[in-house]
Amino acid sequence: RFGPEFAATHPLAVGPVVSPPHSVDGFVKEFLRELNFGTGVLLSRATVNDQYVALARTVAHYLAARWLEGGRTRREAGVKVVGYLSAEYLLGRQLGNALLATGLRDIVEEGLESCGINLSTLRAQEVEPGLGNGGLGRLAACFIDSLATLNVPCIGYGIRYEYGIFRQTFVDGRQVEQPDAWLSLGSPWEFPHPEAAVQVDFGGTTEEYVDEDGTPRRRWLPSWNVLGVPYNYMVPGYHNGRVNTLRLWSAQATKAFDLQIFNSGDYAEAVRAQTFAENISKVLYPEDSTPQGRELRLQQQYFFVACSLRDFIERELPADFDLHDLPERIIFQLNDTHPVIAVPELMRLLVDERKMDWDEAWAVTQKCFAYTCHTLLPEALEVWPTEMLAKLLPRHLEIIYQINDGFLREVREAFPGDEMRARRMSIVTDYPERAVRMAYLATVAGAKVNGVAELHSQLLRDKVLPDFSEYWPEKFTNVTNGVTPRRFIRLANWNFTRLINETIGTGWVTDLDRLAELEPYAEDPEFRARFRQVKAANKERLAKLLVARDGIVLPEGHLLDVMVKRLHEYKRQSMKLLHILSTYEQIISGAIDPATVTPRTFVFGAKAAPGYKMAKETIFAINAVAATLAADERTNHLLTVAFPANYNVTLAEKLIPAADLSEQISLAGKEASGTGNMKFALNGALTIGTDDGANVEIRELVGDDNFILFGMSEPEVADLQARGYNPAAVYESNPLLKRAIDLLASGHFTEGNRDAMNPLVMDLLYNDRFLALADFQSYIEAQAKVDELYADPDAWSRKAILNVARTGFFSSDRSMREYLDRIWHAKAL
Ligand code: 8GP
Repeated sequence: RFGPEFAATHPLAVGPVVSPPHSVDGFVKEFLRELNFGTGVLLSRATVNDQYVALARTVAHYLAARWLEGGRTRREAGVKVVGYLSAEYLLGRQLGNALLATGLRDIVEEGLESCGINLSTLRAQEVEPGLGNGGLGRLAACFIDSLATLNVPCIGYGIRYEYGIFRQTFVDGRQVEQPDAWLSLGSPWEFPHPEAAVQVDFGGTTEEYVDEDGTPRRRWLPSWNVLGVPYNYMVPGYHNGRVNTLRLWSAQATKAFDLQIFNSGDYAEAVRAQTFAENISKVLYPEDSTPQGRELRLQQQYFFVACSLRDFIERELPADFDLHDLPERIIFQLNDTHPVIAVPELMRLLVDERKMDWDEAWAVTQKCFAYTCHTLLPEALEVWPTEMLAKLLPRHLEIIYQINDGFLREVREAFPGDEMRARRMSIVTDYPERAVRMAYLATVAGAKVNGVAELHSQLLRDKVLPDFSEYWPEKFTNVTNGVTPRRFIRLANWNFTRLINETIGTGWVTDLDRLAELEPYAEDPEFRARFRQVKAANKERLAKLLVARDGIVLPEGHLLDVMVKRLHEYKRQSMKLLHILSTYEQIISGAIDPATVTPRTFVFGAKAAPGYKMAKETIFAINAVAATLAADERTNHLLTVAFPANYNVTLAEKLIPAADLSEQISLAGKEASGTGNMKFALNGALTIGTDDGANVEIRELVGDDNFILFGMSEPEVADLQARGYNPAAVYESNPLLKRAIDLLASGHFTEGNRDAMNPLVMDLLYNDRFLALADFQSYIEAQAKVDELYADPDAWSRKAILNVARTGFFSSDRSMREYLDRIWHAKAL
């Protein structure tokens, strides 16, 4: 129907799709058209939100032209696509990035100006889509940005949560979670396609039957279902015309609510089914690193992967495609274990629905998946009780058993008589209850398994999956994480970008190794002075923001010491607090002369999982200390603690460029990688850190002189734990530590109420699972080194500049190239 004849008479309808003109006039016309006909308002009556929505849609027009053409060429070329399966995408605001990608910023600014509108006002109107918890979700967002910039076809698949990560507020210093209604003012960046909804089944039973060829087979007889509606988002590459797709699924009831029941007056009953279905994509699980074994979460996971596999197979491939060749067209990356139920789902599609032979289907499946692990905490490795699987996904459970049988047969053949090994490696465990170990399933099914930093990948092989890495050494690999320089330098730090551009040109934005060209300038006093001006300007910008956003006043001229990340005991915010307390205690007790203290502002940003008690106690303690210090005239010109609520990507973009010192102080062997650590180093902060995660590689690259290392190494930690760790003994033997903890326990920060800090104090003294007290002395000494260094601004900025020049490795473009070469075997278009 859309052949050459049609094209001759309807050239515009057939394409190529043409972008609106890149000119101020062209933009203004398009903007006003969108405001009038898209948003339905006159400029004279438009609210800021109307203007923002119209602007976003207008910029989207420019991207859409490339997006549609790119999709067409990709499908025609039949190239391999990266299918990134992730339950989380922590995208951050979209407008700035879209303006950057299209190169429209100046045009838009001028065009809006001519309409009497200020671009920054509209940018501030955008609510960021917080569809992730922390590192794992933000990494997914960096990766899809890099793939688009590398011109690699990728579809990101995930869930369109109606409520993203909760909005954090503080009431009397305690965290109170508010719903994140990010969609309430409209969502101009998405393209819903209800007509392309996919049905997803749940529940019921399975049965054996004989097919037309007389072959006995099994099939699933599900008992209920929902619809998955795709919402497409554009993922633009930087200045290269590529726009990839992020496809997020929203759950809907299959049958509209029953009109008869409704008419009879039982409204609640009528909408029950609808509510039940829509709950699946209602809210993001607000945790990081500790799973809650909840059925709804399993529903979410199956929901989005079932939609995604079907979508790719049925809508992205030609109708007559031979699925034996599927690995030539797709590689699904499993972003942690959340999407691993995709493995039995693909087997079900191939074997039950397409009648493929089991062994052939398994060979296809093993080439279509690769698995990234993002944690080392045993409690974060997902397991699903077989009872729950049997109820929700009975056919998948059977398939998992069959996969496990085949796998254990192999293991027993390879290691005859070693029954203990077969038990250890079994995907299904009986302890403490019968359950499926999703990390094992992913490892067995995946073509590759990777950790996210060198140390993490090593520990993954040695401690988490040792039997598997012995059996399949070549399956295991490392890809150290990275971050996108577009968002985290170019957009977040314009002051610095300008300085870099003037010094080495603009090529670094897509080739971050070129930051190495800055190295000689570390020796240049003028460059160092300009670098300090950049930091000062960024601090000023942050100060303005925090006053307006939180009523927080940042003092001038302080060392800005920043710890931003999820609140977790292993990350040791409490150890940071002990450092602050110790300094404070020494000043007020007269142990040190205030004149010798380096004035510092400590900034925290951290959300605690709502059910994580100790994390919430730590938030309370930080806020209590912050308030007391603010009121203490003896010290408040020297020590300030700022804890803006609701740390998110938008705030990170302002905080990181202003920081002098980056706190990366997790217990060695616990932080898989960290990516904040990379963002700070790239923006010219020095790191104080343990030998953990990607800190190890940062230190190797920047050099020992330019990194402040402290604390036990991973083997030392293991050794201490084996010998038996007694935090109370450390407390008794270290007077500084004792005085800091005693002060915390004394009621000094809680108006005399000693009970208020009790949970935290007791935990530190008698549990301290992550050895904060054991590393305290080393940490304090390292902080003293920081003070000493900071006293010499030239020496400090030299080190900071070297940090920037030597960390180009941490671009997510480099991470993506490594995945492409060693794991995905996919190419740029
Ligand atoms: C995080 C790691 O904690 C962090 O070190 C790393 O940089 C980031 O992933 C990206 O790789 N891990 C998680 O967020 C995580 O493991 N979450 C799931 C277990 C629930």
